[in-house]
Amino acid sequence: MAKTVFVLNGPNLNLLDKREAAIYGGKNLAAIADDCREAAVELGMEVDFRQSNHEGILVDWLQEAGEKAAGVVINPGGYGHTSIAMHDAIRSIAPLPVIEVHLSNIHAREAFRHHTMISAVAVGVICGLGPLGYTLALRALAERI
Ligand code: DHK
Repeated sequence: MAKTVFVLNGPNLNLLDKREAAIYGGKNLAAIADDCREAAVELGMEVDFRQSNHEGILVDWLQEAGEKAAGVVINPGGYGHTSIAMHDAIRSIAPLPVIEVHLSNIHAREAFRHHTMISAVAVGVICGLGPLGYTLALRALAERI
């Protein structure tokens, strides 16, 4: 049976086609979800793709991943820079592999984006490659699971 991978998205990623196209590229989240599902078929995995603007819901989903998923790809949005709760949730589902993705190159942006609470507990981090980062992360997960 194909293994399920959760692809979780944090706040404001539901507005990708409306917000700062020069930074986020203008491709909407539904199209990124389609890319992920297509890649997953090729990789023999199933993708459960979700987005929430609420930190607690993201924590709930990480805990759920700990019970149901073989791995997680997460773009934590702005909460990545602040959320000790998400950091703790990822630690609590170890050794489940979690890969952090950012569409933009957070290191080439404001200083407050340079650090994330997720990076230290992720198996890897991809940033700056736009939507391609999601499918690369799925490929990396497929190698591990
Ligand atoms: C998305 C966000 O919403 C920002 O808060 C992060 C990230 C960067 C991204 O590049 O996908 O700083």
